[in-house]
Amino acid sequence: MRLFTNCTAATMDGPAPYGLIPDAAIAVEGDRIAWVGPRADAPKGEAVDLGGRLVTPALIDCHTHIVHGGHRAGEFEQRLLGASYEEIARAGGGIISTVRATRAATVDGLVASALPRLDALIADGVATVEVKSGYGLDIDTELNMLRAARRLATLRPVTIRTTFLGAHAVPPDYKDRADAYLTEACLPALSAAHAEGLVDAVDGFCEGIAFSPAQIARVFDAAKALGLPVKLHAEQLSNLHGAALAASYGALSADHLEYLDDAGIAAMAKSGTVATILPGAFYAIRETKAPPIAALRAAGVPMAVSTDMNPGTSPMGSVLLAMNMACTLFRLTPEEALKGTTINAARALGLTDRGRLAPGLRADLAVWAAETPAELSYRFGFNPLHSLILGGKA
Ligand code: DI6
Ligand code: FE
Repeated sequence: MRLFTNCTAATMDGPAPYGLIPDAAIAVEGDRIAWVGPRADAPKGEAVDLGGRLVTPALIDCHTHIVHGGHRAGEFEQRLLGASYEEIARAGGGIISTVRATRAATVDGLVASALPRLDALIADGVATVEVKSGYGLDIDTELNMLRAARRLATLRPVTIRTTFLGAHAVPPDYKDRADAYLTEACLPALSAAHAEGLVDAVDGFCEGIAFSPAQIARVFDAAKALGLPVKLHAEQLSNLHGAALAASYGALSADHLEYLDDAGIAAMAKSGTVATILPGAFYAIRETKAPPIAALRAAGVPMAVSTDMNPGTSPMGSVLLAMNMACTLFRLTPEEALKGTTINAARALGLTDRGRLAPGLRADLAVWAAETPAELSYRFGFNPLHSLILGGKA
């Protein structure tokens, strides 16, 4: 048994703020946490001195699109000249331009371009990353994106959770025929991807420029038939009541939520659906309506925070920056921000074996050159990560 000792442990467990244990020790057996508590009470073990540093659960980025072809720097320039995200999308740019680049890429190429993005997250203390498909929008490319995501987990010592996002946009070949796209491409791609073991969850984009609630319900019914959990990009640009729809399917999370209303909040609270807050997208498209954080908090809806790393609305490679922005732009507390990338991010992925420091959970630990956990959200453009311990291995 190894004993990581001489640290401040933000366990994210128990009633104390951050579940903080000053002068703590963490015992690890194999890839699991065996014991956490005050150093004075620690069991015997091979001691590793952490030099008084802060330890948290390794971070979890629960909403990303890191697998994709190309980039959209040109569209960034168009937006700066005044075009809106929706105008660009309706004119055949936006998600569809990334679809063209992704279809042109090989699985090897997708893996090669995603690796530096994954490495940026790992450098930020992340050990679990969700990766979505949704830039293929045909059967072969949707499968290739998920194969690339699975391959990433063989190249780095982190956990990758895959999410099928075939209902991300209507491809040009199905313009104005979204239901035919679902019938002929999206739903068959979901079945094929599931049969190949490529799908951990199913997502969609419920929006005027994407899919209606009735169309999303078709995708969710298919997910349910396969026994897969669902989540939804909801209320990002307008209010189509997607969050309430997702909640009615017991969704793991509803994400974005700038235009969420009280009925959506009540539905999420009732179903235990996590609200995943994505300040990078809010910032990049210069959105002015913030998600209803105070009302989510009052209703007891758990909040996660994520990068939404994608080439269009959130070309952002830092989960620490997402935490800072969630605080400064949306008034989350630093404790809520850290819960958002640990315990609540785990919940948004349906994972019960991580996100806290507690016996029996995975020994994925982030060691920080920081005294207090609020420092992780407070600074921006600094990276205080000292080291990552993944599955008990430093
Ligand atoms: N909402 C988003 O912010 C991303 N997808 C989505 O449904 C944007 C994806 C993109 O513009 O490429
Ligand atoms: Fe997204």
